Amino acid sequence: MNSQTYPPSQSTTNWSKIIMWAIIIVVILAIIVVVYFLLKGNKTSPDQCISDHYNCEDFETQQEAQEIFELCGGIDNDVHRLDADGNGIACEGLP
Ligand SMILES: [Ca+2]
Repeated sequence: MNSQTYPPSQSTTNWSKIIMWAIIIVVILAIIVVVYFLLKGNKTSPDQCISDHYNCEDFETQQEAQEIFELCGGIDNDVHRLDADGNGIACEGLP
């Protein structure tokens, strides 16, 4: 009997597809990791300046808000919108 024989080309094709997809997934993950660390490494400002993390009520004093505001680039990069009127002074309502 020859029932154990199956087309070797089909088996090879299946493994080829699995290996191909595994390689594609690994490459995509590697690209994501590399891009993540490149973006992270290129930022001179901390992660907290990338997006809106703070509101004025998160700070005890105006000076604390001002430090974050200036750390993130002041008027030119007011990601947290701490300076609503754009006069360069963050969270003027704080003590
Ligand atoms: Ca202001």
